[in-house]
Order: sequence, then C-alpha cells, then structure tokens
Amino acid sequence: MLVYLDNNATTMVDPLVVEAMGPFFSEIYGNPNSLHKFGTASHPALKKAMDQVYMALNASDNDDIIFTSCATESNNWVLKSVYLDHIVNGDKNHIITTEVEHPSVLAACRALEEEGVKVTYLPVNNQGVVEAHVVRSFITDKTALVSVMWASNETGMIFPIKEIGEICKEKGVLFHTDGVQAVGKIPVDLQDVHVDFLSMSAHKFHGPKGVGALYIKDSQPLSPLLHGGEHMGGRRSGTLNVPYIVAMGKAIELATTNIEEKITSIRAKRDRLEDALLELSDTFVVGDRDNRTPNTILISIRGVEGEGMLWDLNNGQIGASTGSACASEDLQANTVMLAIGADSELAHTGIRLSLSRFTTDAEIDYTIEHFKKAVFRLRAISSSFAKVGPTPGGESKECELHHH
Ligand code: C6P
Repeated sequence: MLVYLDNNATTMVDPLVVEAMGPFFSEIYGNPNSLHKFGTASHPALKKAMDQVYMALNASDNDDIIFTSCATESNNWVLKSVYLDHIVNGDKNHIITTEVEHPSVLAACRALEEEGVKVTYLPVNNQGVVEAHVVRSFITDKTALVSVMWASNETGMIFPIKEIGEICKEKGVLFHTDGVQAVGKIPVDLQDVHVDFLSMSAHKFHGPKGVGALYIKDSQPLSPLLHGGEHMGGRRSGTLNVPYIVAMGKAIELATTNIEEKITSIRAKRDRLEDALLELSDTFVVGDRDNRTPNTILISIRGVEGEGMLWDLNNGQIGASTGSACASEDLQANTVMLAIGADSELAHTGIRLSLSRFTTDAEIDYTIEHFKKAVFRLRAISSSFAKVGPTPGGESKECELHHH
C-alpha cells in the first residue's frame, strides 16, 4: 500500500479536474485575447472558472479575483505593491506579519526590510496562533498592511481572521491573509470576514500546481507585479493559462461543494489517527484539534528525530513531512514548534501528517500500525531517549507548550 499523507505540501489532481482541463490543451488552444474563434472559444470556460471561484469564496461582483501562477506570487504581489503604493509613494512605513508565516511572506518581508520598511513579526501563543488583541496593540498610524495567514501549513491551526479583519477595518489598515491552507479545507466566506487581499493556490485543493489567485476586495488599487499587455484588466499581465484556470475553477467547486460533509469525513479519519498515535508515550500534538484544519496533525514524538521517522515512514510507503515542504531539506528544528515554545530537541521531532478527501480508512489503519512500529524501533536505537527514558507517566496529549 502507498499512503500519501502530505496533502499540505500538495495534493493529487482530482481526475474530474484533469477531465475538465483536458480540451484546453490541444482542442481549444487559442489565445483568449485573440479576436478569432480559436481565441473566443475559451471565453465561456474562463467565465465559468471565474464564477466557480467567486461562488466558492462568496466574493461579490465588486471584488476582483486575479489568477496568478501560485500563492507565492500572490503573497509577493500584495507585499511589494503595498510597499510601492503606500510606503514609497505614501506616508506609511510599517508592515505587521507573524513569526509563523510561509517563507513566501517571511522572505518578502525580509526583502522589504532591506529597503527600509519596518516589519513587526508577531509572536504566537502556545497554540501556535496570533491573538487578535496582539495585532491591535502593534498597529500604529504608520502601519500600511497586516498580513496574517488564515491557517498554518505546519500545524493546521486556524487564526482569528474575522476578529483581525474587524480590527484592521476599524483602524483603516489594509489586511492580507494567506488563505492557502484554508481555501477548500474550511469554509471561507468573504461576506462574513473583512479581508482586503486573500492568496490561494490550486494545488492545495486537488487542482494542478502552477496556478493560484489573488482576491482583491472592492477592486481596490494595487500596482501590478507583472507589467505587460492588458490581461486581467491590466492587473496581472501574461497570456492566460486557460487549462489551469479552468482546472482551478473546477477544483475549488469540487472542494467547496458540501464542504461540511467533507470536513466531517476527513476529521473523523484524522481524529482516529491522532487518537491512536497519542496512545504512544511522550507524544504531543500541537494545538487544540477543534481549532485546526480537519486534515492536519503536527505530532512530536520525544526521542524520535523527525528525519529518521520520515525515512522509516518512507520505507513503509508512507509519505509525510517534518513541516513545510520548502524547508524540509535543511535539517533545522521546526520553526513553528520553536515559536510556540518547544525546546530544540522536541522541535526536531515534529512530523506533519496531512490527509485529503481521498485518504481512506484502510490507509489510516495501515499508517497507525506502521507508525507505531517505527516509533518503537527508532526509540530503541535513540540515544537521547535511552538516556532519559520515558517521562514519568509518559503521558500523551494535545499539547499546549509553554514559553520558556
Ligand atoms: N506550502 C508546504 O509544504 P505555492 O508553492 O506558491 O503554491 O504555495 C506557497 C504557500 C504559501 N502559503 C502557505 C500557507 C503554504 O502552505 C504554501 C505552500 C507547502 O507547507 C509547500 S512549502
């Protein structure tokens, strides 16, 4: 059996999505900007894809949804254009974000710091989330933008986006959320929350890699990242990637239709896996499961180094990760675990397991069995665990780590 439990890194493209995008490679291949039939033939499908994204997010007709190449592009676009529009060409000088954002936000913020922007990286609490009152306390009259992820790719923890949105609205500060791990996993209703910009990526909800979008509330001004022709109303130039846009529309529709049923089913499998793994002594799962995306577990197993565990899982045909896929090659401690107050040894033991709607009960059974065997094997050869041994009681829990 092959078990894929790294759906926060990327997902399998749903075969229905492959079917929907298929004709737009070699049959309906015209440039949608061309005036002839080859070009205009794609227009109904593009309109449908756009409608599917608007519907899925409950966006209004006044809002813009601009297709991009990925969430990294959407995140960079917001940060760099807000810098240009409100800091270089305005009277602001400050951006607020969090310590636990994806590198596409953190690295862009660091690049802006090099340009003289003041960036505040907010700390998270012992659940791994930033509290809304903390955001409020750092906003000044120089703050141009608050950028806080909707849900963490590492822990699955859901941030208080509604409250933060209200605060930003009240203070007149732009609010961007990296919605990559929320869209398609939990309900995202843009009439219910106040968000100026939201980034997303199709490959996190069973669409293809290389297509994403940026939602812009009330079509407000934002300098383009890519200048060129008048594509997407001049807001993001480059010939439209028709098959991928069609695919993203189909994928978001499939992911968000009857989302509550999908959540219930994924959550049941996730909770069963989590309960079984927590039977092992000295294991911790980060964050309260009721406030997590229903598919994610970040589990720490004292005495079992994350990379060793991944190796063992991989040999057992199970794909998991130690955290963000783009940070998995440097054998560093998990930065989110450090941010929530884990000691360095514990932060080297995190394993992220992320399910999808395609994960089966049989795969969960197989994973439980193999995972437990791997932990016994690795603990038997782990010098640190052998020295210390299990902690008295060896209790396991959903963890609230405390800051040192
Ligand atoms: N996170 C993970 O293993 P792209 O690669 O541009 O489509 O998406 C980037 C991105 C942005 N924000 C969040 C919250 C994300 O989780 C990701 C992708 C993967 O966690 C790959 S690093």
